[in-house]
Amino acid sequence: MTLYQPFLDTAIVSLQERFDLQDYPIPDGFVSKSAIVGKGKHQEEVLTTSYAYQTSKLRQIRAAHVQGGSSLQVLNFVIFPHLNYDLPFFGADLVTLPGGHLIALDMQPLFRDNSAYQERYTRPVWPIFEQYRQQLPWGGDFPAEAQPFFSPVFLWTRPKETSVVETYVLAAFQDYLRIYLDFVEQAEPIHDPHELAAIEQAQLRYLRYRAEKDPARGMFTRFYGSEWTEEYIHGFLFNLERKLARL
Ligand code: DBV
Repeated sequence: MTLYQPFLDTAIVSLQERFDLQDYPIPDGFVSKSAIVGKGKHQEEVLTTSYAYQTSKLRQIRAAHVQGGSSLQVLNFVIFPHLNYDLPFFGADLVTLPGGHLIALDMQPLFRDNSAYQERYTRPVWPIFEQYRQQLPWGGDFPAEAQPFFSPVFLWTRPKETSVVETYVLAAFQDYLRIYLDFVEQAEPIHDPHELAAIEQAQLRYLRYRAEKDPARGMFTRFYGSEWTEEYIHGFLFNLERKLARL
C-alpha cells in the first residue's frame, strides 16, 4: 500500500456514500501508464493510474496517482463542478519527492474576492483550517501568480515526517472533502445568464492556468514523453476547454 492510496480509497467511498457516482470516460492510453526510469540498480518503475467519475452536479471528479517508489508518490485529485453551479473546485495536490512532502489542499474559489462567496464557501471551512494549522504549518514560498486561485483556507504545508502525512494530512483531506460534499449537496442550479457567463469564465481561467502551469509537466515529460504528457494534460487532467469546443 503506497502513501496516497488511502486518500484515493477514502475519497471514492465518501463520494459513493453520498452520490450516484457514474464513471467518467478516460481516453485510451491514460487509465494506466508505466515507464522504467533510472539506471542500473536505481532502476524503478513509475506507474501512473487515472480515475474519473461524475455526478449530476459534478462534471468531472478525477485523480492521477503516480507511484514510483518511496521517494516518488503523487496524488493529484480535483473536482470540477458543472458550469451551472457556483461551487468551488476541490483541489488536492499531494506530492512526495526526494526533497520531501508537499501538500496543497483547498476549496479553490471561482470568485476569490467576493465577500458573499467567501461567506458561503470559505467561512464554514475556517474552524477546520484553524484546527490543523498547528500540525500543518504554512509551507512557505509558493508561486504568487497562483494566489488568485486559492482560498483563505488553503492548507499548504511541507511535512518533514511521513507519519504526519498518514495522520493529520489524511484527516484534513477527509474533513475538507466532507465539507465540500456538504456544499455540493446544498448547491442549487444557477439560471441567471450573467452569473452563468461569469462561472464559465472563472472555470476557464482556472483551467487554463492549471494546464499551462502544471507543475507535473516536467516530470511526466521525462517519464512518458511530451506527446503523451500534453495529451494527458489537455485531454484528461484539464479538459474543459476541449469539451466546450465540442459542444
Ligand atoms: N500537480 C498537478 C498535477 C500533478 C501535480 C495534475 C499529476 O497539478 C503534481 C500530477 N505538483 C505536482 C508535482 C509537484 C507539484 C508542486 C510533481 C512538484 C514539482 C517539482 O517540484 O518538480 C499546488 N503543486 C506544486 C506546487 C504547488 C502545487 C503550489 C509547487 C510548485 C512550484 O513551486 O512551482 N495545485 C498546485 C497548483 C495549483 C493547484 C500550482 C494552482 C492552482 O491547485
